[in-house]
Amino acid sequence: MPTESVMQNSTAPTMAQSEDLLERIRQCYHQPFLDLVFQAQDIQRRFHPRNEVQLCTLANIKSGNCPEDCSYCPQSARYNTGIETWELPSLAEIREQAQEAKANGSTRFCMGAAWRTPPHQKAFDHVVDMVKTVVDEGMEACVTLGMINADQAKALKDAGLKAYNHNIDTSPNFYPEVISTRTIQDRFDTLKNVANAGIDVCCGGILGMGETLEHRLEFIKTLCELDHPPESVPVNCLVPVEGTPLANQAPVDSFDLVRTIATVRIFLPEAKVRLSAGRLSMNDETQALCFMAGANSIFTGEKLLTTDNPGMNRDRDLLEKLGLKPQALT
Ligand code: SAM
Ligand code: DTB
Ligand code: SF4
Repeated sequence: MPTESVMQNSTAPTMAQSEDLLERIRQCYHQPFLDLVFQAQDIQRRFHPRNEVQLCTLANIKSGNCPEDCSYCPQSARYNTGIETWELPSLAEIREQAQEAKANGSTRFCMGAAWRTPPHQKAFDHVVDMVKTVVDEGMEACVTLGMINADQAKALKDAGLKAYNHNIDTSPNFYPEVISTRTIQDRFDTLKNVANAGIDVCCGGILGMGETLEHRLEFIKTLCELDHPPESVPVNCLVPVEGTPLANQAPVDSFDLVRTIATVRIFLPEAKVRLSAGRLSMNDETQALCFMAGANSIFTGEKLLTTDNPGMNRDRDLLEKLGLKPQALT
């Protein structure tokens, strides 16, 4: 039998290191709330411009009919959620949407497709052209297309893609309760292809799917232990959608959300932490605490992919009240 150290590759943590990291994350998470938020804001200020939030816009470039069974997702073909479905839009439509997003202060344009993986070369090539279109508008382009291989990652990098979003979603121990059609190892493989191509890794998850607190801590630990730690971490609160298996989940406690964001900020100091789905159910005070705890990006606009989002007017008011400035285009 090989020993543990022989079985690990050179960068993988040993079991003892992994346990130690989990314990440090646990202690950090459980410290008094104000100490935790203070520590997170201190790190935030050392690594990022203060009072600045990156605005991102999402475009749903292929809606619904997804073959996967992610139990949170309204776009899975297995659930009857009544969403509108469509196929890839034209480059002219994407240019128009990107221009509108830029005019509203977004510097990142994220295109999401309800795919397990890009279905054929023609569709993939069209997405590559969409990336070029967004880059041509001077914006950061991000896509989330499901699983991709090394060649696809390289083609996206060559097109100027800044980041690829691919979430681990939760702890590896809870993951099989949520998704059965692909493993977390599949996700790690795609993340490796993305990082090896030199594309920024955008990887986070969802709170409020029925996971325990310990699962949330393991989720944070897993993000820290990725071969290439993420440059960007979306923290979503489940938006429960009628027709999905998770339609009746209870909302996430606001202080648990803030503690999670603060802990991510402390353990991944350089990452952009994106307060993603679920903001429509949060009041201004909760969102302000999330920014205090180190969130420095939001998705703006009336819609996320299929569900509602606060909309630009409400977000402008919020940013103004807090004296937060949208990150400028570089
Ligand atoms: N199909 C691709 C994939 O799964 O990688 C890309 C699109 S998928 C909709 C992107 C992410 O949106 C998921 O990984 C999940 O974290 C998030 N998401 C989907 N449905 C959600 C919901 N109801 N509430 C919160 N987040 C959700
Ligand atoms: C991510 O983690 N959150 C965004 C983005 N990545 C693609 C998507 C949230 C989707 C919420 C459910 C919906 O609108 O369909
Ligand atoms: Fe498909 Fe992505 Fe939704 Fe899962 S999260 S069902 S892969 S669109």
